Amino acid sequence: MLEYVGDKYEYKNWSDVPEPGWFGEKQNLGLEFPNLPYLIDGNTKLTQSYAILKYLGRKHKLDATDEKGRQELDQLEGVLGDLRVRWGMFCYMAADFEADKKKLHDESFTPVLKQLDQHLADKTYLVGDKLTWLDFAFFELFDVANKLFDGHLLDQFANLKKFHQTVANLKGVKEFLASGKQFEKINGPQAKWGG
Ligand SMILES: N[C@@H](CCC(=O)N[C@@H](CS)C(=O)NCC(=O)O)C(=O)O
Repeated sequence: MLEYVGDKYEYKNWSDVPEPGWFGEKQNLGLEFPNLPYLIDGNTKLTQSYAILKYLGRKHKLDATDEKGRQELDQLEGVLGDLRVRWGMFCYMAADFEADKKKLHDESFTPVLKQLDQHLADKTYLVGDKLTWLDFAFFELFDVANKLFDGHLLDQFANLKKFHQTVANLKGVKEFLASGKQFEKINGPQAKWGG
């Protein structure tokens, strides 16, 4: 989202910081609820992914503009949250990697992707034709999950594929994706996948 709006930022990769690293420093950053990710923007100090995304959405006018849009945004935020919980459980707790991966695909992603594909049948973005912070949040999950599923996650879903391509081609995003500067570590070091 920051690449799209052209807001300058410094990305801090805590896995590069020597011991005691994040756990040694997390109480010293002035964060009320220390966690990763966090955002420091002047006097604004935030943790919790959705709080950060919504703050940036409001700041950069990537937010719903009417009641109907806000309802859709809130509803889809819940859909994404549910999917992320299942995704996170797999990434951190997969016991039988291949069996759990198939379960994640068939039972968690597929039914939701079907609904989202239908939702996008007559829309460019998730909330009507207005780009919002939520488009970036879904894009990011699809993008990393696609790595787990060898680039085939969206194969059956033409509208989602188009949506994914549209976001990938946004100014700033396109350049960022081509730059090779994408963040390598998706999860903490204790994760079974992506850490
Ligand atoms: N609900 C939080 C979850 C944050 C979280 O679980 N962060 C993990 C990485 S994915 C972590 O390692 N946190 C560092 C910590 O607990 O100190 C969010 O959405 O930001």
